[in-house]
Amino acid sequence: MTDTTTNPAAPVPGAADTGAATGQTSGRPDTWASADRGQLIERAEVIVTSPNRNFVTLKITTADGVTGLGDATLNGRELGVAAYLSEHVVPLLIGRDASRIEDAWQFLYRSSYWRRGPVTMAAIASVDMALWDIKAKVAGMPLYQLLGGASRTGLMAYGHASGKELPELFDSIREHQEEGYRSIRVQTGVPGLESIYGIASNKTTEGNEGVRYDFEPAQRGAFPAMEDWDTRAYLRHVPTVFEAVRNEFGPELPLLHDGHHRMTPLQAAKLGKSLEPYDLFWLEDCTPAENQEALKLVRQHTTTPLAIGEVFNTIWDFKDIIRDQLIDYVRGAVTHMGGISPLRKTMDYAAMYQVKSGFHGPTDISPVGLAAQMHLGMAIHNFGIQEYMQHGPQTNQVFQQTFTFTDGYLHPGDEPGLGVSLDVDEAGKYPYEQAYLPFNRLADGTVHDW
Ligand code: GCO
Ligand code: MG
Repeated sequence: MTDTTTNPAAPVPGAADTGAATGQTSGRPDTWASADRGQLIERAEVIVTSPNRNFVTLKITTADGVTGLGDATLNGRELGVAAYLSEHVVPLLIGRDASRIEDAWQFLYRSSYWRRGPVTMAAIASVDMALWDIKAKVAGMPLYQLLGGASRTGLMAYGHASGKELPELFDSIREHQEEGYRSIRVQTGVPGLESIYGIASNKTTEGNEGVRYDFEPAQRGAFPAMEDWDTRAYLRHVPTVFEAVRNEFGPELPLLHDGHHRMTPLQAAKLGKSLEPYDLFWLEDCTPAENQEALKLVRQHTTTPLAIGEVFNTIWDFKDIIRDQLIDYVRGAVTHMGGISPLRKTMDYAAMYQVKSGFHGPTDISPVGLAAQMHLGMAIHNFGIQEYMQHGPQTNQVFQQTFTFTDGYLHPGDEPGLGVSLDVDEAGKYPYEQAYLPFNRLADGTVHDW
């Protein structure tokens, strides 16, 4: 690990050098650096900061002094991506033409030989985002204009309401409505289970006292927090919660729910079927994403719309399930899908099958990644909904942002580029702190999907 990953102000080794293939000792130099000298990449810095949580940001600066930001945050594995960037990507960027975004993407994807995977794709994503930021700044336009212009006036967003018991859940839904949300994800406690995904826990770990669990599932510390799980208890309880929510809030409010990869295909089919009377906007990640065949069984049994893909990292992960019409919403994140360029291609492909976007927008997508998604969401025709969980106050100090959230709709703003800048001095106040997502054990001690 070089200093550059933890010290935002430190220059990257070799950053002052320009010209193709810095440090190259063998082979023919790449002919990439052929353009206008002002657009050549002069510096690339990997900035790790931990305001309310850990974030990894790539900052690229051209010879003309134009800067671009990219999000490379991978929750709980941040330093893996920071090292991949510092050790293997940054040295390849120096002296290259910042205007050649597609070429940069193809070069980084294909020249590494080892393709895909969350670490590689988050690193490539940050380069792609930073180069789009630069291109839009050079053009003097907000990025969505370069992507084809606005297809809508704003992006319908959903927030996370949760409660261990119904009264707390209802309060949380009302609070979200007061903040302007018009679509709401509902997660609830399950009787007999102490702490589960998506709800505020009564349990706190040392150093995390008072941290709302539904706000930020990754907890600081040297070991992942353990939670408990019982699918049968969950399947019995969840339909009663949605019935109560519909009775209280009426038929209009779009409601979403995240199964968070914890069911078997048959269990997921059963849940989808039992939730049909409550007209969900979507049921998310009903089964673990590795086994895509599972969705066929779910689909045969239920008309509850399905959303999947927050852990996917390429268009290949989506290809078959979109073609076979097994999903309704693409949950990919710009940050984890290799950037704006490949997610845009995925959405164009999805449009042929009437599949819409539902980009992943929890707090572990940085303000840079969120802005990139907003610009893409503004431009594509098949936008569906945008998850918007809201970052903490310290995060918003480190990342200055131009987006607005009005009456439930997000808009990225009209500043040239992505509309996000990073205050390096603020970032420097928050050094990396180890943090992990929790994991599940069943009553007999077996590790279960979290
Ligand atoms: C969501 C997600 C998150 C993830 C988190 C993991 O739908 O927003 O499931 O809550 O658990 O992003 O890093
Ligand atoms: Mg999810």
